[in-house]
Order: sequence, then C-alpha cells, then structure tokens
Amino acid sequence: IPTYDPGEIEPRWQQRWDKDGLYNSDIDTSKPKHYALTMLPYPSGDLHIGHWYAMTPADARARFMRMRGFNVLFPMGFDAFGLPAENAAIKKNIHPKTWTYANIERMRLQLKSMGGMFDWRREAISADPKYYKWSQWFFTQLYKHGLAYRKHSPVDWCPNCNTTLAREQVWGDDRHCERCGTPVIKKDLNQWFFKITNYAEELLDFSTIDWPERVKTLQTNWIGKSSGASVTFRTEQGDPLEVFTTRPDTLWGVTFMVLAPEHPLVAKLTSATQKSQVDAYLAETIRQSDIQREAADKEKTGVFTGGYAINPVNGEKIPVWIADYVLMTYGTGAIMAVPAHDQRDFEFARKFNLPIRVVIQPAGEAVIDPDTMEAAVPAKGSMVNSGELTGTPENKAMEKIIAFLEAKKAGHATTNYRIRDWLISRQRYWGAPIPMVFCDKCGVVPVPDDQLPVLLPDDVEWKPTGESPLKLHPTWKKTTCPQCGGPAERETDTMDTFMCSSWYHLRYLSPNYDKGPFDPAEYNYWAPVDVYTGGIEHATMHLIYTRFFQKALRDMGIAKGPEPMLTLRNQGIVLGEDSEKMSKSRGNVVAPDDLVKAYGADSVRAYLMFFARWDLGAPWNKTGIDGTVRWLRRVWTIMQEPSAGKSPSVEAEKNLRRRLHQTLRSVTRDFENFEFNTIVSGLMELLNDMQKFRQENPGPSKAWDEAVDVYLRMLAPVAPHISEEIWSRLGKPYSIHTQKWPTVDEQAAADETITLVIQVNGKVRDRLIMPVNVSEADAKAAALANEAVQRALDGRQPKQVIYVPGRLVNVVG
Ligand code: ANZ
Ligand code: ZN
Repeated sequence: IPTYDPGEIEPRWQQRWDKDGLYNSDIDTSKPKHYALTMLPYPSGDLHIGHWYAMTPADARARFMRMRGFNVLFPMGFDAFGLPAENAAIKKNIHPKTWTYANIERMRLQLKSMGGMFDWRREAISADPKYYKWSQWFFTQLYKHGLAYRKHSPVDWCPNCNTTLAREQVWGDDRHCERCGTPVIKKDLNQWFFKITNYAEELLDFSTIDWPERVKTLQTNWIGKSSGASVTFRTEQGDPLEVFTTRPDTLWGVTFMVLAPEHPLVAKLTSATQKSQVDAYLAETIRQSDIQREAADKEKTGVFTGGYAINPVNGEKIPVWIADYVLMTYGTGAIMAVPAHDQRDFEFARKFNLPIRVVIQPAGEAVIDPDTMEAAVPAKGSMVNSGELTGTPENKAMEKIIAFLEAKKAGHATTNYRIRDWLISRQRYWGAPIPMVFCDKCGVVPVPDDQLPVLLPDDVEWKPTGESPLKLHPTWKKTTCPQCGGPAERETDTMDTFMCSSWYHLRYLSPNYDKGPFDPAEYNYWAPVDVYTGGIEHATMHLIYTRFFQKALRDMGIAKGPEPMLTLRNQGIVLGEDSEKMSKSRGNVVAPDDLVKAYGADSVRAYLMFFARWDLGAPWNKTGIDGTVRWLRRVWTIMQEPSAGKSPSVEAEKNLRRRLHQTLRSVTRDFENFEFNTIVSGLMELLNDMQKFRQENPGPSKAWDEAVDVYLRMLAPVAPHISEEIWSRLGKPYSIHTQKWPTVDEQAAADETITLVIQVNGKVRDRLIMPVNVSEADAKAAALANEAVQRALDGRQPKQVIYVPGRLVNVVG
C-alpha cells in the first residue's frame, strides 16, 4: 500500500468529479428532492476557518441525504454587493467590481479545495446584472402592490461611510457604525421602505417551520407585539391626543402626560412662558438615538410644555410634559403617565415632584402610601380609586375598561408592534440601483420590465463629498420618463444588500433564466428550501427579511407557501486559540489554506466536525488535528490490508457486526440530528475495534468485508476524497458518493443476550432473556418481579435469592 498522500489524491478526485458532473443536480421526479442551503459568503477576499466550520458539516449532511436516496440540491454563490467593496475602492483605488470579482475567483477556488458537493452550474452572484435585474424587478413588483413606498424620514447616517444605516447596523452606547466604528448622526432624507409591518402578525407564526427556539425568540422580540388600547385624550385647544397603553385599566392613575420631543403637538401645546425651556430641551435631545433614550438606567430628563389635556375617563386636567424617554417611533409618540405603576413614570414623577395615585391594589397587601413608596407597584390586583370601575377584579379589568372607553368613544383595544418598515435606500454606489424614475409631470414612475436591469455604470469617481458616486455621475441619472417620454431623473440610491440576499435561494434554481426571477419548473420541483444552515447572528435581519419576502411573493402571486426555509440550524463560532474572536488585528486567525496544504482537506473537514459540538463552537485547538490526521492514515492502511491467515470464529464475526451496525445506527441518527462531532468520534471508536479484530483474525472474512464496505460509506460524507480513493482501490464501482447509505441490520445490532433459568426453591418456573452483561441486582429484581415466581411464592417473603452469573436465579422462600 502506498502512503496516504492527500495532496495528490484530493485534486485528482476533484477534477474527476467536476469532469463527470458528479454533483450536478437536475430535476428528477423519480426521487424525493432535498434542497440543502448554507448561507452564502460575502466575497471579502478570503475564505476563513469560520466558513469551513459552517459549510463542511452542511456539505457532509447534503452528501448523507444524497446517499439516502434524495435528489439533493446544494448550491453556492456570493452576496457580492455592499460597503466593504466600496471602502476598498476608496482606500486602495481599485474599482469595487474588480475587487469583488477577483475575490470571488479566489474564494471559488478555496471552496473547491474543500471538496464540497456544490453544483457550480447554479452559482449566483448578486452583483451580476442578470441577477440584480430581478432584484430590481421585485422592487417594482413590491411598489406596484403597495409594499414599497417613499417617505421623508430621519435616518441614521454614518459620516465616514457616507450612508444611511439600518437600525440594526448601529451599535453600542456611542451609536457607532457597524462597519467603521464612526459615531452616527441623524439626517433627513427621502427614503424607500418595504412594508414589512404588514406582516408583523404573520411573522410571529412559526408553526409551519422547524427553527431553533433562540431564533424564534429573537424574531418574536424584534417584532415586539403588545396588546393594549388606544386612548384619546383632548388638549385644551381641542386637538385629539392619542396614546398607546398596555394598561388602560390604570387610566384613573394618570397624573401627567408625556410627549416625545418630536411629537407634532408639542409646538401648539407649548405656552409662551415655557417656550424657551422647551426649545432648549428639543435642541439637546434630538441628536440622541432611540436606544440611548430607552436605556432603563438613564437619568430622567424633561420639561413641562405649559399645556394640558383632559382625561376622558374622569374629565381631569392633566399637565403635558415632553421627555426623551418617550419615543416618537413607537405607539403614537405620546403616553399617559401612571407613576404609581410604571417605573419610568415613577422616576420621572419623583424627579419633578409630580403627584402619584395608586389605582391597582394587590390582593391581601397593605394599602400603599404614594408618599413613601420607593418604586412603582406592579399593577397586579383589583382596581381602586377608579370611579365607577373601582372594585373590578384583575381578570375582568381589561374587558370592562375597553367597554367603558368604547361607550365613551374615547378608545378601543389595539395591538402595537415594535418592528419598523424596512429601510431599503442606501446612498452608495456598489448596490443594485433602485429602478425608479422621477418625472416632473408623472411623479414617481417605476422602470418598466423591458428596460430592466437599470445598469450600474462602471465609470464613476469617488469624491469625498459625502454624495453617492451615482449622484455625481455626469449623465447616468438623466433619462426619459417611461410614461410621458419627457425628461426625467433616475433614483440614485441603491438597495440594501439584504434585499439581494432575501431571494438568492430562488436564483440558484435557475441563475441564467431570463424570463423571470426563476424558472417555474425548477421552482415547482425544488422549493422550498428543506434545510438551511448558518449563523445565529442573522436571526433578526436576514432571516426576518427573507421570511417577509416569501410572504410578499406569495401575496403577489409569484411564489407559493408562507415560508422560504422549512428547517433551520445554526452553527456556533470557532474562536481563536486564545478564546478571543478571530481577527487580523489580534493575530489569531487560522487560515484554512495552510491547514489544507499541511494535512489535506479531508483531515480539516473531519477535524472541524470533530473538535466541537457544531451548534456550540469552541476555541480552535491546533494540536487536536494531529489525532484526526492519524485516524485517517490508519483508515488508509487498515481498509486496504489484504486478507491472509487465520479466519475469525463465528462469535468474533458476530461481535464485529454488532459493533458495526450499532455504529451505523448512531451515525445515521447523528447525521439526522446535526450532531457531527459524535459521527467522527463514533467512526474513530469503530476503527479501533476493527483494528483489534483484524489483528486477531487477519484471514478472509465476510463480516470484515462488510465492515470495510459500510465503514467507507459512512466515511464518505465526512472525508469524500480518501473514501473515494480507497473505494476505487478496492475495485468497487465509481463513485462512492452515488452509493446507497447502508441500512442498519437491527438483528446484528441488537445487544447480545443470555437466557436465565428462574427457579423457586430449586424448581424451574420460567426463563428470562436478559442482556449479556446484566448486573446481579437487575437479574434478581427481574426474577422477583416475575409472575410465575410470585405465584409460586404465594404471598411468602423470599428468604434468600441466589444468582449464578449468566445461568440462573434461585429464589428460596
Ligand atoms: C400606561 C401604563 C401603566 C403603561 C402601567 C405601562 C404600565 P410595551 O409593553 O413595550 O408595548 N409607552 C407607550 N408608547 C411609548 C413610547 N412611544 N415611548 C415610551 N414608552 C411608551 O410598552 C407599552 C407601554 O409603554 C405603554 O403602556 C406606555 O406606558 C409606554 F402600569 O401606559 B403604559
Ligand atoms: Zn413623465
């Protein structure tokens, strides 16, 4: 047997598989389909160990599913638009397109070196015009269906990246840009939005998908549903002042109201004497973010407007304040303050000496004194000090107050969601141009289908003006109106790249199709995605956006079904050896290429599956990989050693088969459950037993041949090259990857048993089948519980129980 040389074996097989189209997946209605998807990489330049950690097990599982008889689609592509390309362009003076496509070339080769079963014919790159034509088409479809709209609105703006940022792209207390760390500022711009809020309720329904609890919780919190009431107060000037409250049953406890500083009624409510104070406060708060303003530990600030509103339940005159802890972006931007029962209102009341009135009394507790209370009282109990509703028990309070408000025409039950519409506009160059045209006569006009794509011009210049290069381009934005033919201007904003990645799984189905975003025949066969794998960090943005997208496509009649991906699983993170996040600046980055060069892709794949629980991740451990390398070398020699010498006994073969089929059973189950580390450790242990068997029984053996065959099939998804090479050297039919996954022989896998004779006072009463390694206590207990024994004892207590290991139990009594 030659020595194991992955450097020779691996590229050779990769070329062969490629040439034979081994991983082409085409429609085949004779087989059940399985669409396995792993999150596509951003072409940042290098595939890092995290990509391998995420993708190797996904690939192994796709291979496993294929061997189990599914027609598997496992595609790959690149999320190719976005800021880093543009930043690189500015820094290094390379065109974003050049930078991006050079990186894609490089990363594609790296991905190929992994030996993945990607069907490269289906590669999709979101920056290709043939791709973004359809991103643009979706945009116009959403617009035509009322799901895209334009609105003048304040946005978070990164002065360094010169772009708007989504809520999720702003981080930390200092509100810095996710990409570059620069503190963000507010800017007012005309922006495009998608109406994701239309789907807030439906997005809370996870009943048709198998997704991790953590993701479902993160999405549920992100959507942030609360049930309560809308209550309309009236200002002294007679304007309706609507508030959202989750506790309308505390309406008698309202002692002041608070408006967000941006609230439209602030100017009108502000009295002449309070004006200068109000103006000063506005100037100071407007810069802050919602996140800063909402922080619970923040010292409360605010000012009195000098205006009043009338409480609709009792006609009381309530002072109206402004304070930054009330957000304009939630509810109605105004609150009724109930300091006795809401902690934020309580702190505000104490700070500004405002009255506190208890209106909910917890059962069995002493009456609370508002003058001495030190925190808001949880509003659990019956209503007190509440006019005609006083005495209403907790379980009736909501129902009664809603009826009361409706009768007075002062309010009604309502639901509020925290989720905001999806801001799509980016004032950047390297993205899909938003396909809209502005005409003086016709207004906003979508670019007609036959004029798509709106191509991104290559000849742009970067000037540090803060403006998008598209805006500065001398001719690009000048166009004619698709409706009247008159002169018009193009939208110069490009789309958030999360738009492109919301539907990439559909583009994979037919990346060259030009009559629609996807070929309906491919869609009808492959959709939806059966298993999606990727990082938990996408729980709220990408994974909500893509679900919204699917629902919108369904409602527009473009796609079918409520969900894009049926099963989702998240991998953990590979940290640096120092347990820190891997990063160039820390110098703790592990480069997969170096590992592949040193050990071969199969060893790297197997080690990545072995060294941590996939869903948890772990710090990288350099020394561990040696064990994996040694294991594969042993596989190489043991599996290929020719048989010669003494053949095994029937007993020895039986034992080998038991171990083999037990391992097959657990490996199969582990693949199903995404438990990849125990697959590799199971195979390692089985190899030890096989080696021992072979040392004792080196001669020809059917059980041994079966073990080699089954072992290689189990190994194939994990280490596709070495298993193919050994398989072919043993003269088995090409390719191992098109072989069937072996079936567990349950009889062979069953634990070995013995038959115990059960006696009472020396007389045989029954026989029991027990595991071969049954303990004395278990054997005795089984005998005593036996019905025949009970009958023979006839109520007598056993005096003694004798156990003869492996043979009998005698009950004396
Ligand atoms: C009176 C009240 C009494 C409230 C009480 C709570 C407890 P969630 O659950 O997050 O939906 N609120 C409403 N709009 C607000 C805004 N724009 N900015 C800040 N706070 C706002 O919170 C809803 C509650 O948060 C509402 O119910 C309101 O205070 C406050 F014992 O009204 B509540
Ligand atoms: Zn026009």
